[in-house]
Amino acid sequence: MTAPTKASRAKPATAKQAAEPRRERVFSGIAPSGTPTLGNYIGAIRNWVAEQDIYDNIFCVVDLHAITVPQDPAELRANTRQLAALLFASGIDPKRSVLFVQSHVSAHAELAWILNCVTPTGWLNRMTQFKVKAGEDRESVSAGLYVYPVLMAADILLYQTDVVPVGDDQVQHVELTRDIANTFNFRFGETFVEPKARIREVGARIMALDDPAKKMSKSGAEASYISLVDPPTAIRKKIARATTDSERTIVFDENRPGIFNLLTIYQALGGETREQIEAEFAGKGYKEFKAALADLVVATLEPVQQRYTEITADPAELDRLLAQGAEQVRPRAEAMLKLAKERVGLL
Ligand code: ATP
Ligand code: LTN
Repeated sequence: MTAPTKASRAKPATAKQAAEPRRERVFSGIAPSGTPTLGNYIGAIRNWVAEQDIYDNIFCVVDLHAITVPQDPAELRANTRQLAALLFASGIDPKRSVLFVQSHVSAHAELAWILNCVTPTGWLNRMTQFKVKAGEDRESVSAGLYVYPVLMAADILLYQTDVVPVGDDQVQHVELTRDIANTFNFRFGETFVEPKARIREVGARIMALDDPAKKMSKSGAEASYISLVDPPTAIRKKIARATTDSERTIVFDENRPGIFNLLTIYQALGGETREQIEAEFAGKGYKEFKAALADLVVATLEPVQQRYTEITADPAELDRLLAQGAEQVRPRAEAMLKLAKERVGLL
């Protein structure tokens, strides 16, 4: 099999393909570092689902990224399966998209090593996510956490990805991926496609319910997020307790981050404009707005949770779908890895 270089990929293999414009390749990943949250759903998952027919999609449960911070082995195993099941439950359709687990395709770790060897440490020192995640503890966090963005670059570059849909926290990593691709191509000849990040305007960054200065995150405290498997009672309670302020009006004001965040969630899920929402709640109190928001979140998650229950009832089918996903991407990943190895002189 010939390796898919930039040039060979661009050439349509059949007359039919020549008539159809090539669909852009999308790659995106999500870490099994906890139960996915409403932030993941709004910022990532639901967009992946909505755009399945527009792009040639590859979605990945990035378990190798999860172990960059300590994980309990049994929990990691469970979280990986739960996340995959929730992605299918949210509407990722194995007939239209590929979904697989990162560690099932060893080319990811292998390419990451090669890319580690062309990435200047100065670039990694500038990564905001590393600074945030390492915090005061820079000396004791793992080397894996430091090179996390390089593994992410490997994920993306293995598949000649054009577009990476991400929340705004990941844009810097996609920029780094472009720089790594560029450096590699310059040193060893045209090999990788430089990807573009695509961020969604509304809901690009959903904040923690208990502290709107922080991002809602699946590895955060229980009261900070709504998980995709939270029962309605928990959802209502968490929203009722969400941090707001002592003012009364329900308006989109970035200087009032608590209510702004809740309104952003309402807008992202309901699809109305800011003006429509402000008009709807003019003269009403926080309590009423929070109840309406809770109803909307519960209604959004109900079908996902129903489907999730069905999927978890058949674990063998989930295994089969994940094995099928890995088989679909493995040949492409291995061809790209082989090309990179040749370029570097390992083959
Ligand atoms: P962790 O707690 O392990 O850092 P996380 O919940 O922050 O995880 P990731 O697995 O890093 O989420 O991200 C998966 C996808 O969800 C990415 O595209 C990311 O940009 C998006 N995402 C994560 N959190 C949010 C959020 N609060 N708002 C919008 N999008 C988000
Ligand atoms: N770092 C990303 C997860 C991730 C990813 C990727 C996203 C790993 N590999 C490749 C897009 C493309 C995150 O924290 N959301």
